[in-house]
Amino acid sequence: MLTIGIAGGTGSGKTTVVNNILKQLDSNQVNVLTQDNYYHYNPNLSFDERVKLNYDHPRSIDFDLLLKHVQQLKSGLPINEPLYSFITHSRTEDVTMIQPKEILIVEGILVLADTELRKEFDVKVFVNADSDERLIRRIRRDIQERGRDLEEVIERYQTTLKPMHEEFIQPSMAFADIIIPTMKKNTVAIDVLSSVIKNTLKVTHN
Ligand code: UZR
Ligand code: MG
Repeated sequence: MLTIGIAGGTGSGKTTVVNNILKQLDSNQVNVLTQDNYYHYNPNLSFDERVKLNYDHPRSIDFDLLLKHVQQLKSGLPINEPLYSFITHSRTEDVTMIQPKEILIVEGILVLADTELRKEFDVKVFVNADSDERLIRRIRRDIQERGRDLEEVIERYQTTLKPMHEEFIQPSMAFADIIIPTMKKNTVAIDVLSSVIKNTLKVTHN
């Protein structure tokens, strides 16, 4: 199995990069695991307490479970991926059963920041965009898709997103094999990554 880690700050364009790669591949060849689904389960906290958590610090992620699932898929076993809700800030009761496939993509802000998880990736990718660009995208998305208001997004950006980005996320770019700039429309970097994937598939099929 070819395992690819895709990191990058919030609003950097990770989801778009993943979707563009998926377009070039057959859907029965590839699984995508999202770090967002692996936030720690905090059933004992109230909604107000959960809102106040720092979701951009590595300790908010259940990396043990994510690592276990990656290793399980790599050894050919299915997993039950948890499902997280941004509206309730909580893991839901639902899981998605995932069968191993030829390619595994793991995407999320901190997937290159975790030492153990990082070791599992054959290809490490960092999606890079200026912070003003990321803030604008984040404001748009949180208001349109995640039910937040402008004040809330800005407050969170200043108190947690920016400091955590500078402490944990941006430094993890140093581990990347490929850096994809997403400030302008960039098809070359995606093509490079897709060729790497297709070549690997060809080799294993021969
Ligand atoms: P991407 N996040 C939430 O907004 N609410 C939650 O309940 C859990 C996570 C955010 C998280 C992080 N930060 O910046 C972002 N906050 O989801 C990661 N606050 O998602 O990689 O798609 O930007
Ligand atoms: Mg995303």
